[in-house]
Amino acid sequence: MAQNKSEFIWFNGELVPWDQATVHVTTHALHYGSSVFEGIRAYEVNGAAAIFRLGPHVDRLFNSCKIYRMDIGYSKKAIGQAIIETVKVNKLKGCYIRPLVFRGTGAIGVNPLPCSVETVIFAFEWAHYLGAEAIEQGADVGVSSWRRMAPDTFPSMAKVGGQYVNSQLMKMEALSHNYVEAIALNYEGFVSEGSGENIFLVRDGVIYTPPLGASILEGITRHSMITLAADLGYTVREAMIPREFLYLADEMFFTGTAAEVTPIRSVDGITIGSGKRGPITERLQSEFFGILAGEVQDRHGWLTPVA
Ligand code: PPE
Repeated sequence: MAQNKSEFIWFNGELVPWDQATVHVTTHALHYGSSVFEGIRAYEVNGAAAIFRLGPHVDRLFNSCKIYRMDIGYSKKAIGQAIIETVKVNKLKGCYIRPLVFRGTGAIGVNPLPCSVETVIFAFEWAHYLGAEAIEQGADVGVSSWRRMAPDTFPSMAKVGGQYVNSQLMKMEALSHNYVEAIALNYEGFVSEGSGENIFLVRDGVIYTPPLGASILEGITRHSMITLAADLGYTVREAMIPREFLYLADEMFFTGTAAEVTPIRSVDGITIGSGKRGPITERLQSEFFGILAGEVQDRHGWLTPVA
């Protein structure tokens, strides 16, 4: 599928035409995965763009930089403004926004410290990540033979480019088995997350999700879902989840900026619950998408208007 474009990319503080936002082949991040990034969505609310949870995304970007000792050279406020500006200047409404901070040129060699630190922000229209049908019907997924990294290998709280080679192995294996997505186990064999999503399960009316110690990204959609579930009176438990718990769940869904809230209807060819989107999943989706459509009150102040 061709990449949707927009007109301008914010590149180290300047707005550059999409096709001219290029880098040199000696860019450190190309060789060693030394980039950190965010994925943020904006939605059309009352005819204008509104960015979902801008503050937490900017915070996480800065946290990723901190872990990898990258000096971004801008304040959080400046990056937040630049994100808003990028949506505005491209006249986008519903869109996906990708801020990326990477080690640039200066020296080949593992040591990243001599290299420049570059920041780009671009935005484009991106449809439902796992297919529009999956949002209603549910996705067919499989447990990956690739595991998520142990906590003392790659820090899962950092959203760093290099980590996504693990996700790519998971994703390609899943696709080769005709699944739309993979679920990884962690180094101990407990359920971790998808290649680009957190996971939730429902059993006997209780909602479960793996804790940070299961080598997951601390997802912002995950946090939003835990908050909404509590608002609606559900019990949410962060717990280590054995693989077979997946098969015995009544309902299951992925959360992520790209994936939003996508139900899962089978794992490893085993039907989950009724094999359709479950009632609690549907209730949470309608609350989540309701807020994003401006139909349910934004009671937590999650939307930042672009205008
Ligand atoms: N785990 C992983 C590994 C992950 O990459 C994401 C986001 C999540 C969980 C969910 O986090 P959050 O978006 O804060 O709820 N994955 C991003 C990249 C997807 C891609 O293909 O690129 C995203 O959804 O933007």
